[in-house]
Amino acid sequence: MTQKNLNIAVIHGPNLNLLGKREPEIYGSTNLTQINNDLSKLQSTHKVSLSFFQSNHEGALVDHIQTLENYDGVVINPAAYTHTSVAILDALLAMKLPFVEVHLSDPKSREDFRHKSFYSEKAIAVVSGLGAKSYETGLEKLIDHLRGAQ
Ligand code: CA2
Repeated sequence: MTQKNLNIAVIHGPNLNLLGKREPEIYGSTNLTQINNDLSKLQSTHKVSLSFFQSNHEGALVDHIQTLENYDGVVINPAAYTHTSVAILDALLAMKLPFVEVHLSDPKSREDFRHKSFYSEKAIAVVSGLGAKSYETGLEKLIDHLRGAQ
């Protein structure tokens, strides 16, 4: 049977535009463009089309998610909004978008204020602590879920 092409949005939250420029000991030395380029290379293998979006602004992230009507799912690193934003979660739920939550570091092994995620309970999967590889693993988990659901 021929596989349907899946449309998947990759979304990065605040400060992730600084990747590779600051705090490499926590977040690694790979910058955001490299992460997006590496994910792009997986498109033909998995028969998916990826779009990429980063913002430092909660409302801009909500507005972007509201445009994703024709999408099948989302890979999101909400960054600091992981621990604060119900608005971004509500946008994902309103759009009925299955999503995987990814983190470069492992927030659970860091400061207490990073232990609570508003997203994990609703996510298809959570992938943390693998550096840039968290995104690739997260994308594969989302694809497996979506293909299984077809
Ligand atoms: O580990 C992750 O991916 C985080 O989502 C990153 C967030 C943090 O608030 C979460 O607790 C865990 C912070 C992103 C900040 O990104 C930077 C990248 C380079 C330099 C400075 C910050």
